[in-house]
Amino acid sequence: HSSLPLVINTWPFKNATYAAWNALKAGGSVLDAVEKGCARCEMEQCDGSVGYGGSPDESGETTLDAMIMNGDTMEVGAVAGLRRIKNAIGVARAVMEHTDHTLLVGESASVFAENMGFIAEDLTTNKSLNIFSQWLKGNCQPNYRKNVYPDPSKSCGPYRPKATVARSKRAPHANTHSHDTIGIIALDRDGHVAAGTSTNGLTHKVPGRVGDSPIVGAGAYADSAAGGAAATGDGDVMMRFLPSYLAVELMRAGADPSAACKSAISRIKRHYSEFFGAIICANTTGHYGAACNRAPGFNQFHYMVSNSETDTPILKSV
Ligand code: SD4
Repeated sequence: HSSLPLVINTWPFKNATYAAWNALKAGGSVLDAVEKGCARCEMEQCDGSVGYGGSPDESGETTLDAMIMNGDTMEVGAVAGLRRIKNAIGVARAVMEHTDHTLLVGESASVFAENMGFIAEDLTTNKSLNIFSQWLKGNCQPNYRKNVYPDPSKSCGPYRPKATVARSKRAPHANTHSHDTIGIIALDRDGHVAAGTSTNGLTHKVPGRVGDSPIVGAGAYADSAAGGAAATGDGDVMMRFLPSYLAVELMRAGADPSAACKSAISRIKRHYSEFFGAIICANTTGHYGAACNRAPGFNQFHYMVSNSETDTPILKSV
C-alpha cells in the first residue's frame, strides 16, 4: 500500500510519533520505532501518566508497565511494576531479546534491568510526592477510576468489599485530562508490524496492581499476517476482554480497522457500559482506525498518525 510505512499512537503525543517515524526514516526497524516512540514519552512524562514522577501508588511509589511485540516472530517482552528504572520500554525489549521469557515483574524485573545496564534512579518527583500527600490528606479518597474504597476510619486500607459501595460511586468517569498510556503500532513497507505500550498505570493503585498495558492482547498486539492494535483506558476492566487481540483477529477475518476497533470496544460495553477506554488499529495494508467508548466526561479520543502521505504527524480524533 502506498501509504506505508505507518506509525499510529494513542493520545496527542506528537513528539512520540515523530520519534517513532524518524526511527523508521533512519532505517530502523518497526521495533525500533515502537521503542523510540514509547521512550520519548517516558522521558517527557507524557501527561504525567507515562514514565517517572506520575501516578503514585498507595505507598507513594511510581512503578512502570511496558510491553513490546514483534509481529513477525510473535515474540513479546514486557515488564510490570518496574521500580527505579525510567526506560521501561527499553527493559521490555531487553526481556524480549535477551531472555526466553515474556513478562518480568516488580523488584525482580528491576534487578534484571540493573544487570542489563539500565540506570537505577528514583522515580519519585515533587509532583508525584504532592499527588500522594494530597491524597493522604484527603483521607485516601479514591481517584476517578478507583473502585475499592479503603476504610476511612483506618487511614488507607484495609479495603471494604466492593459490594458495599454503589457501583455508580465506585467507577466515576475519567475526564479529558486523564490521558494515559502511550500505545504505538508501527508498520514498514515490507509488511513488518510491531506494537507496544508504556505507562505508569493508575494513580493510587494498590501496590502490585498490574493493568492491561503489559499484558499481551490486552494493551497491544501485533501479527504481521493481520495487523496491530493498542489500547488505553481503564486497564482493570479492559484487560478482561483482550481488546487488542480481538481487534487483530477481526481484521484477520476481514473487518476494516475502524470496524474492528468498534467491535472490540462494544464487547467491553456489553458489561461495562460507561467504562473509560479507547483503541487504535492498523491492518497490513496501512489502513487504520480507532474507537472509544463515549461516556460522560469522555466523548472524544485523540490519536496521532504518520504515514507516507503525511510526513509530519497529524492529529486525528474519533
Ligand atoms: C492502566 N491502561 O494501567 C493503563 C493506563 C491507562 O487510563 O491507559 N489508563 O490501566
